[in-house]
Amino acid sequence: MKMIFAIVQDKDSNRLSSEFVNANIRATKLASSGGFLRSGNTTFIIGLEDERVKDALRIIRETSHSREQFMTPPINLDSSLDGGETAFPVEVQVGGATVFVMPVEQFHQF
Ligand code: 2BA
Repeated sequence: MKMIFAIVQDKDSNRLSSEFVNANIRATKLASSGGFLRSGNTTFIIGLEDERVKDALRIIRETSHSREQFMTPPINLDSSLDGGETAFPVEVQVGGATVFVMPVEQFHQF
């Protein structure tokens, strides 16, 4: 058995949930946020048999889209600004999906 952690953009999460239900793949959705952008994303926890991992990965790949996003770096208030410095937005490419696959030692449902 494996545990998949898939971090996807919020915009893709509802469709991904539906695709998992259609494929009879059980998943738990967590509201999460990225350490860099500090904006919301969605983390899916999926426990499933080894032979079904490739199906889950295919669904995640087909459903998660890469997008450009702008972020404004925080101004460092400790630095001695002479008044003319401003933080400019930088463009980052986010996603499609960041996925970790891990072995599961035990699985119980009580
Ligand atoms: P964030 O940390 O908010 O990162 C959003 C996007 O910003 C990243 O997209 C990447 O393109 C860029 N980025 C992240 N850290 C950066 C840095 N130090 N310098 C420059 N650009 C940076 P993705 O790589 O597609 O990641 C999307 C989200 O997946 C991340 O959101 C984070 O929540 C998660 N993630 C990515 N890699 C991870 C990892 N190794 N461990 C845990 N979570 C991860």
